[in-house]
Amino acid sequence: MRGHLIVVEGCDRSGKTTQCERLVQSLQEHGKDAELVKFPDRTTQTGKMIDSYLKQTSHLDDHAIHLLFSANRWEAMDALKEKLSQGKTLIVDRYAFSGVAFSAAKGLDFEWCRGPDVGLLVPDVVMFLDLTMDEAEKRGGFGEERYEKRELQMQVRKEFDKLMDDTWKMVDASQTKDQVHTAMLTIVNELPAPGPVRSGLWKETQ
Ligand code: NYM
Ligand code: MG
Repeated sequence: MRGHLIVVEGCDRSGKTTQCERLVQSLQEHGKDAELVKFPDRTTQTGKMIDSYLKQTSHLDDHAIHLLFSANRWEAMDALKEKLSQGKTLIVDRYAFSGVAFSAAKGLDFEWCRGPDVGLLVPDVVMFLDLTMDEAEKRGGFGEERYEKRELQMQVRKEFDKLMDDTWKMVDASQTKDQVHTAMLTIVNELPAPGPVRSGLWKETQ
């Protein structure tokens, strides 16, 4: 049986990375073959360009960086597909939803933003770590990277709202780390057995 493709989304500072790591660890401890995947993957050629853009050491046109983020996902698809069919469950820290939400928040056309990711693997579930901006800022504030600003994050949240549908699982990220972890683990444990790997993002989901 193939593994599940589980996407975790949310604004910056919502605890995604910490929780994704913990989720993978828990699943492994329970005997599941689970692996962490993170977008952007900053180690590849496109990832290095994205990294320097985010660290503000380079400038790129908004459309160009959007396409790079998408390319960074596309170049990983064959490997992810292979892993899923080998039975690995993939916990994916950000996906095309972040791609659209952040670029649209900067003012790019929403529909245009969805284009490059048409056809990506369809996740079995999207979990959204939900945290208010005030709570996010209480956690020590944002970092130094591009996009880590209150105004932009508020807009990103609005764009995420447009992408959500009733298949998304909302997780209250203001809970303790243990509570968030338990909520996420429960969602994963309740997923139905997966069917064949599905390509064709945005066709079935929003
Ligand atoms: N980001 C992430 C995008 O703008 N587009 C994308 O497609 C993806 C995957 O990159 N602020 C943004 C969101 C984050 C930043 O992500 C880096 P992270 O998870 O903080 O490394
Ligand atoms: Mg970040």
